[in-house]
Amino acid sequence: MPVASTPLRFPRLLLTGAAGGLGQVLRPRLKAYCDTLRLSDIADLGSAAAGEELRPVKLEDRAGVLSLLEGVNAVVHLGGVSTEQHFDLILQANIVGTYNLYEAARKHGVRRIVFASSNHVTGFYRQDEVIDANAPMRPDGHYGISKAYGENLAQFYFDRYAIETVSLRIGSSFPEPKDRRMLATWMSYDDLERLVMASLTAPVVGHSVIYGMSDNTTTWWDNTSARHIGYRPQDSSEKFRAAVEARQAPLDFNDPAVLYQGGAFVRTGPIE
Ligand code: 15L
Repeated sequence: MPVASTPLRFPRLLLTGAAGGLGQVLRPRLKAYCDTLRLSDIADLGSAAAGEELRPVKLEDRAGVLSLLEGVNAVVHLGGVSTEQHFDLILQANIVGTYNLYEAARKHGVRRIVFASSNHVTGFYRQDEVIDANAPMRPDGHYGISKAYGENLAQFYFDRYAIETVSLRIGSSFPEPKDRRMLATWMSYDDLERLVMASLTAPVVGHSVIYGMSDNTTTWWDNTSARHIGYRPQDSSEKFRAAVEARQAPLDFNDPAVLYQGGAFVRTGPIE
């Protein structure tokens, strides 16, 4: 059952990164809002269900990405590296790949992109700070830096070519929060669907940046400046709090993963 109420139905949507964690979640859900769902990934996509088109394309393959965007009305771009990795991997998939995607959108006249950015664009803010999308970027590694690049690319393609993007600074979208940090950063899969559909269907977005989180009691992010998107989360991490706190090891306040919003990414990156 679709959880977002929207009168809009798209003839053809493109979902990149469709074999990844969130791609697999969105694949059946997005199908409810379009006639044809084109799916892309370098990992196995399985077989095509009714109304699906499978296009295994490497994001760094410029010609491949150009043909990938032909005939699509809008893009949900989840593709690329989604964790801290060696810079060379991130460079190809996230920086070259996102450039290829925007260039292809420009050439084919695609007007709306939902870009899976990440909370790691601002991972070096502390957990005792509340920030909004206008706070200066403070990436916590090469992965976060590549997402910052993607957001800047989105801003440029709006200013220069009027291609609209909603950059989703996704927190932690999993079945349930795994630890104390995720009590603040968690986003349920139903709220993810609501957020993506709001981003695809809001009448005017320009380039908007919104943090992807549920209606959590503990929060480090203020989405007031993105209320025009119409995303209203309906879930909360609070019902998991008791269980999360019961299994949480004592906090070490010398551990950067405890101090900073980016959690363990702050400790990990960058990988040499
Ligand atoms: C991300 O950007 C990652 O893609 C995801 O795997 C999570 O680790 C998430 O951030 C997070 O910060 O929890």
